[in-house]
Amino acid sequence: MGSRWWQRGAVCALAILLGVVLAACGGAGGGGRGGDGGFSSEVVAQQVEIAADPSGALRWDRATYEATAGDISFVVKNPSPIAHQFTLEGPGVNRRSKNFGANTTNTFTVKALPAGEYRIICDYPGHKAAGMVATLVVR
Ligand SMILES: [Cu+2]
Repeated sequence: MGSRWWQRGAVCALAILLGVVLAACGGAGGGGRGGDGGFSSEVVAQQVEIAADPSGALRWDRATYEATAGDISFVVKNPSPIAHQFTLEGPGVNRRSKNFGANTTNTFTVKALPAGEYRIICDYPGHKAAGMVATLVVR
């Protein structure tokens, strides 16, 4: 009887361990499709336009962006004279683009984004601290 309880405990421990490993793998995979920093390069129907301030001020063109849960292509315009970066951060989500240069438009796609509140951050050194952070509301 005693050994049965021990065995059951061991099986449970193994299941928990496997669960953790699987969760870790899922997180690392991120559905990136080999895209940039966890983003897919595929362009989907739902497109959210985001622009850096054209004057070079360290802010996005809006404080809040909205989207519908699902696949989203973020069309990120940089009409400013300086480089920026695009990070999407939220519960279980942390996707980061490479830095991109002045006068470029870059598209970053996230597949199956759940409803929730996310942050759109420019993680180019110093920009986030200066306030280049916006909110993305996904419904
Ligand atoms: Cu920036």
